[in-house]
Amino acid sequence: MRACRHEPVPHTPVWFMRQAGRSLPEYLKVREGIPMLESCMRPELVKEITLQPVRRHKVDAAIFFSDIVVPLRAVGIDVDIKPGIGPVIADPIRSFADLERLRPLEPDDVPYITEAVGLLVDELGPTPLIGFAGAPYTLASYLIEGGPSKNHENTKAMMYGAPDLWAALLDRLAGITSAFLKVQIEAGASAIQLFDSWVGALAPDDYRRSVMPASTKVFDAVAGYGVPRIHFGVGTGELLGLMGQAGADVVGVDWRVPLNVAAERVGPGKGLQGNLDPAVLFAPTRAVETKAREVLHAAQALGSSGHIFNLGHGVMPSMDPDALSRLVAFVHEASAR
Ligand code: 1CP
Repeated sequence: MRACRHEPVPHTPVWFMRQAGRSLPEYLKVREGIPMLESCMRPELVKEITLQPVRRHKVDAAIFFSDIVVPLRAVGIDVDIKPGIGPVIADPIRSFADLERLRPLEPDDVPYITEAVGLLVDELGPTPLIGFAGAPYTLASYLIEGGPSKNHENTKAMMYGAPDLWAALLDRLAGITSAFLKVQIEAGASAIQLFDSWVGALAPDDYRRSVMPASTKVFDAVAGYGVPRIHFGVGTGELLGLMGQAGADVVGVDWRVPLNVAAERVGPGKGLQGNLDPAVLFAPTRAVETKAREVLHAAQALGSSGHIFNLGHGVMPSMDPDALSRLVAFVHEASAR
């Protein structure tokens, strides 16, 4: 929390995107036989899965175990998370008539989120809980394509070809996302992260015109709570400045842009999160430490605070959990002040 606010820290804090999940045997064990989305609706299970990486790796923050499509399901969209694929939408959103299926999210739609966050905050003590939601662009890409997509062709076809429909869709999603984040903050989450994982598919002008207003609406909606707001996407080197301007306090950076360069693009006053290439974790410990040291070194461009160590994207299922635990210890040691 102090790093988010540029206050002095005893060492650089570290957590990992997708730290809760398939890389942990204890996760696979408790999830056995329970479909992904159903597991997100069981508060005791959510608490256990969220705590697992905190116990094991000694990371400095917990990320709430859920998924970006949970609020879509909560407003009645027929979405499932298929093993080995990801979110699949039965009837994609392609017209103004389809939009009517995206009603606003009310706190009563997600009582299990309020309950799980409450359980976690009691249990975590001083360790912050990061709440999260999917950003309008990334959610729209699943809703329009009907599932994971490499080229986002239907999404871009709507963005370029039906700008009024596109703007209306993103605006509705901004409302749902804001409401979902508010539920988590009001239940006790210490910080939030807005995942715009796939927005790196866009050029800066298109981002500014067609996406940024909706993301800004989300950040504005939660600004009054004073909790740090983190904004992350993959392949967003050319968008980092705009993603900061959208309203983030901390900008997440993937491994393609060194943090000293990212600091220039984002500008003063904002923190940075990242950005070790996740694939580095498959190399021997010495190589992991050399690359982690490079990240810490590049982050010195921010001064003595304002950096949160993370991977440039999520933990991969086949990663060795012990390599992650060693990395946490290394970051703490190498950055001790
Ligand atoms: O059965 C399983 O274990 C399914 C795997 C899984 C898990 C563990 C999915 C399916 N979602 C999750 C949890 C999850 N999703 C978390 C938990 C907390 C943590 O990080 O430890 C979070 C933050 C997410 C967010 C999420 N879901 C994002 C944004 C983050 C990112 O990685 O960029 C995205 C894009 C999704 C969609 C999604 N859900 C699941 C998968 C496999 C995907 C991606 C599919 C694709 O390639 O489009």
